[in-house]
Amino acid sequence: MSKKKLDITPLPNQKQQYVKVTGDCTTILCKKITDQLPAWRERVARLLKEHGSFKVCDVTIDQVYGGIRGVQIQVSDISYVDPLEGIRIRGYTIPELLKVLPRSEGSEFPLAGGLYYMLMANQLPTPAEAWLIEAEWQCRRMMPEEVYDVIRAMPADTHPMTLFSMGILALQGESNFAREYATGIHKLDYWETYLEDSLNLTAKLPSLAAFIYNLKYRKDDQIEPHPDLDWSANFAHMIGKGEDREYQDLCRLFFLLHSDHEGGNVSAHAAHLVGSALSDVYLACSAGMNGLAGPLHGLANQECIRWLLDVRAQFDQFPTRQQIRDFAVQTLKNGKVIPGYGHAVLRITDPRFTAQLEFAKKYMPDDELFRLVNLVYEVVPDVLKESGKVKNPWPNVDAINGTLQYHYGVREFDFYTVLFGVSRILGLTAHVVWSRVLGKPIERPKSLTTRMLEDMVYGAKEQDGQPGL
Ligand code: CMX
Repeated sequence: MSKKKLDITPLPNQKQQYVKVTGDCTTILCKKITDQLPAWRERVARLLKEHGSFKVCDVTIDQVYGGIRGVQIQVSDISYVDPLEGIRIRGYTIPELLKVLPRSEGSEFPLAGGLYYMLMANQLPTPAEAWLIEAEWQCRRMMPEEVYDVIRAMPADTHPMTLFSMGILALQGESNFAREYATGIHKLDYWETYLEDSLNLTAKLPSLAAFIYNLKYRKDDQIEPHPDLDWSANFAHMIGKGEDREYQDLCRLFFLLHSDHEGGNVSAHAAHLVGSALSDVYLACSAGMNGLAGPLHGLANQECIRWLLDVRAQFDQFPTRQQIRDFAVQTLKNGKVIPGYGHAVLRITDPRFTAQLEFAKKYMPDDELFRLVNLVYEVVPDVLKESGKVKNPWPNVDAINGTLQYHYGVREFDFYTVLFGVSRILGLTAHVVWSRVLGKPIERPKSLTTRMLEDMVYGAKEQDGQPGL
């Protein structure tokens, strides 16, 4: 395992995570972004100057009431979700990413350090560059005890996502940006401290997640991170699965697949929105996690495994196709969603689902729950199509991710969204850093009243006497 040595010195009178790499740029990411910064700023400035009034799209009343679905309101150059292809991260599809990103020796799946390099630096990393990020993370991973104290102080039945979000907030006092903003940093330089904060936060995520898992489900048996393991494998190690190479690989796959899904989904948009007020990385990511914790977004992974287990528990034998169909129809009749199916943008089976399906086919083909996932995949799309209203009847990332965790013994499914969160913050931080690189303004769309919309379509006179503004 070749790791590049970093020249890192702790700042005087500070705890470990206040570290600075000596030289002009704090990290190689800083240098890579600095190199690209003039060209990006020039591109955006030119578009705005020459075509600022160019119309991108129209907005209908359906969209105004319908969660601004499909309205093109922001720019993200980090990833893009094509409805018929799925996600491309920095131009690469999921199968391509799995092929081209550097891996750890003996592993089939990429290092999260390489993925983070790509998200931030907009370039495919060499193995040395991927390990450089891994080394940076090792240097910055120490967690202040107060964070653990805050989590321990919460009631024992607090949901792990609440603890995770609180843990991130409890780190906020460490924000380099918040500290330097208070002393009067120039706005063109904000992004550097956002990057510094992003590296510090992401470095701690496996430890934070593992701490919550061990506290809740392993009798507080905490395990120190291993200095020779990469970021993803270290999470496996810290929850007591250090020897399980397959589970380490599953973590590498999981943390890659969930890292980013362009800028409009709830967690990315929430983090961007909060960051646009110059709230720091910790505040922005905690907000993103609070959005991820909703059952229509990231919490769908816990809901999906619950649904699968409910299906299984209904029948003495492995259920038939007809029994699954009946159960799915009943779910809809009860006014509930079928978790893990549907998507606001995608109109195909999510490639992130397919990548996990491939993993399961290879490593756990006979797992009963996985066989159920396959059967559900054969049955549920038709049920959703027959409902006549679901725009995408195909499975999304959450239709299978819990099943893989369950197979490897991580069966406490209210923890699954934390795993999603650990990964998603890689993307969120890349978005907030680049938003500061490009100097994006505070976000402030406009709201209207129902009366105003009625006036627009029926004419003002017809509405005289109606209540409201
Ligand atoms: N089961 C039942 N009904 C569904 C459905 C599903 N899986 N997916 C969509 N629908 C319903 C919607 O609730 C909506 O019903 P109403 O008109 O009664 O409100 C109708 O079909 C149309 O919705 P849509 O345009 O197809 O989908 P949306 O863009 O509004 O919502 C999503 C997208 C993901 C919230 C929705 O498909 C859903 O609730 N899926 C189940 C939860 C889930 O798996 N979420 C995870 C998504 C991935 C992620 O973000 O992590």
